[in-house]
Amino acid sequence: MKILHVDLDAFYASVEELDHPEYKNKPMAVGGQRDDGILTTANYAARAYGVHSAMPVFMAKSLCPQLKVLPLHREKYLEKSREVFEVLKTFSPLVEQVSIDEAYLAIDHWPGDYEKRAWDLKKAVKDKTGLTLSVGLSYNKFLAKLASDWKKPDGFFMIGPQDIPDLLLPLKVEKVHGVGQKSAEKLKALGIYTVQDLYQLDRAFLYQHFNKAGIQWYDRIRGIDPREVSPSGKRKSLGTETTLERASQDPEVLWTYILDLCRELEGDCLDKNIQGYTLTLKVKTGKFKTHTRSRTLELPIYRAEDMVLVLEDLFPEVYQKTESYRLVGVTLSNLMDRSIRQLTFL
Ligand code: TTP
Ligand code: MG
Repeated sequence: MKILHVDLDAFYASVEELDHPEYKNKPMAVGGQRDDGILTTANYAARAYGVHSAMPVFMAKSLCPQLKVLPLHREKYLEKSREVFEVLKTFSPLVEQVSIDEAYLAIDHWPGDYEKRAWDLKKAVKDKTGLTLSVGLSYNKFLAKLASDWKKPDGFFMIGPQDIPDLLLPLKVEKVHGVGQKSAEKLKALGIYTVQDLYQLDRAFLYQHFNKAGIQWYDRIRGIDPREVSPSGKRKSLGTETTLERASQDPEVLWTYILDLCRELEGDCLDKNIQGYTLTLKVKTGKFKTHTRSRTLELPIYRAEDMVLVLEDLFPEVYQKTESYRLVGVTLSNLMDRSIRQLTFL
């Protein structure tokens, strides 16, 4: 099994550099415009000063006073991301989108010389979109992701079975996919800082302290990760709709259904660990006419209460007093992984 993991370099900042070449090679970040705003990302010139994602603007400016902070243009990044994924799809029919700038590709069907083909992919993305990405090649997802991070930016790295475990031993535990900040702290409290330390722990101990996650780490650092590349990216939207027991003109009745749909959708988002930028309201009239309205937001949402706020705006645009309605539906699209943190921009 051969898997590629690809991740665009300093994605939002790189898209801004395409529009503003004057900031190329100069420290630049994208995020909130006030000092108490938060950065989504920074280009590599800014990272040299220690500036990084999720850092408050005032802190970034104290590290790098000449830092230029550009405002977010979410639609532009989504559009650029779509362009990149169009190119990726020409290299594999199995592309699993993990986030706006990250994907796994199953490449078993490539006719050999995987490394050359991976460089071809990097070149195709650069030629067609102007963006660079880093590519990791390995035989499972965990190692492919680790490899893509190895030589960022514009990197390529390959991890084979012969590299395991030696290559992994010096790494910090946080590098093991699935070890979050909290688990890392818990591990540190147990005196476990590196993969080498983690290697000393047996399966039962890890299960006892970290449940199933512990077993996954145990396997992953030994090069075992059975997760398959599943083109979840095919799921373009997540939605639910309901036919009313009896067609109704009463907005209050319609809202009781809409609220239920939002709760159901929130549950689905939590189950699938996703969130979305675009919310759509759909209604069907007694005469079988369908009306839909959508709104694309600055930040992805998954909570019912956030959906309701958006739908309160959309509802008057589809509802007419003189009509009766037999169906309502709510759909979330432009989906992304929920592990990308939601940040508030001031
Ligand atoms: P990342 O791939 O994590 O970061 P990056 O592409 O900017 O840099 P790298 O070269 O290290 O891959 O995230 C992709 C984009 O997602 C990033 O450009 C901005 C956005 N983002 C947020 O909005 N909030 C966050 O906390 C992070 C980490 C990223
Ligand atoms: Mg990236």
